[in-house]
Amino acid sequence: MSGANTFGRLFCVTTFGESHGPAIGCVIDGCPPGLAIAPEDFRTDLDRRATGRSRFTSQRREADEIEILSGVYQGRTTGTPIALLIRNTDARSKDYGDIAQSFRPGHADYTYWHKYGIRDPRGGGRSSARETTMRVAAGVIAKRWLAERHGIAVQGWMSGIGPYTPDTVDRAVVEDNPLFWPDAAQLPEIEAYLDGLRKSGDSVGARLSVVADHVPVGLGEPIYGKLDADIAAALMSINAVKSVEIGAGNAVAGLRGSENRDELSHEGFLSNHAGGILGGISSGQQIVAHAAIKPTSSILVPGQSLNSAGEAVEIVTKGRHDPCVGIRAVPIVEAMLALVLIDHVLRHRAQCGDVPAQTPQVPNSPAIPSP
Ligand code: EPS
Repeated sequence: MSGANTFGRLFCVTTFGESHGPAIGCVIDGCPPGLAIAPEDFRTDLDRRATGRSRFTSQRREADEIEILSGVYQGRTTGTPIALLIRNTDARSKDYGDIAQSFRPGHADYTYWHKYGIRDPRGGGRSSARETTMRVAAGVIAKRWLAERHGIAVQGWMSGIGPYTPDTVDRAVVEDNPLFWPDAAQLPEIEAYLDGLRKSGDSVGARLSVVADHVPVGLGEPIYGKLDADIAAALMSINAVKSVEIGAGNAVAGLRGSENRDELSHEGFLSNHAGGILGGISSGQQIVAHAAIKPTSSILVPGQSLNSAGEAVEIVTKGRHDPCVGIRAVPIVEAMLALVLIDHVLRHRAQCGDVPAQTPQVPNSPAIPSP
């Protein structure tokens, strides 16, 4: 039985470290041997998630240089535990001096203190989004194995920010802008909105979408290891996520059976309201999931709270915070989906035998359900 800082059953990732500690890291146990991996392979995804890469994110400047401490020999995974480490180099703990004894409204400060009776207030300690660096690092390995062995590709984008939703979803433009936004025409307006938000010292929530293409039929272990249940748990475990949807998600509540079912034909499924999962098992269609992320709770707008002595205080959170933490979450949702998929490919292999090395996607799948 794994502990609460370990994710996955056969591709097992344990993360450790705090935002202002000396380093953060992870140990991956169960990675298949023979996969080529080098420190530079982590660069793109770590940079996509990192702070300080655009004016729309926290200005903390971490190099996020990864060190591979074990499990890789002559550039290939050996099947032994892979240990990855990133040293924290730009923590500014004095930013947290004023609020070390108070609870930021909407933040894990309050519950960590009540649960453990002690907390590391520097940068939120273990509750900081800094931990997601290691999810992304583990996800790089998972994505590479899924792509090389099964042709599975995972892609995420922002599908909502404050009052905005994309008019069109053009996956080709997502990586061309710092907001991972799929509708280029809307960018000037959204960027102006975010600039205003930053100046006002407030923050805003966001919605992320993530898909996996070429997932073979058969992944998922009913009843308690359903693929959609594991994806939901994986996405919900990301800092600040408050809602997860699979496929048409919440919209199914308003649909008739004749509208919601995904009819079958010789050409494939005729729609994908199910998000590529039926009965907890992948159908061979595109896997589609969405997550809603709350606004960053560390804001300059004064708010009421209590301190650890129970006294009423007014809180203002200074420092280097994200006006929308959802912007940096795109590589994180991709990583979590990839970690679930690699785990389920290995679990399927253990129980039922290998899935085809490369799987064509079931045709005619899907238009992404509208937000
Ligand atoms: C974070 C608060 C800020 C962010 C941090 C996440 O931390 P600090 O005040 O120490 O700069 O910069 O994000 C990262 C450092 C990162 O790598 O994601 C929080 O409260 O979650």
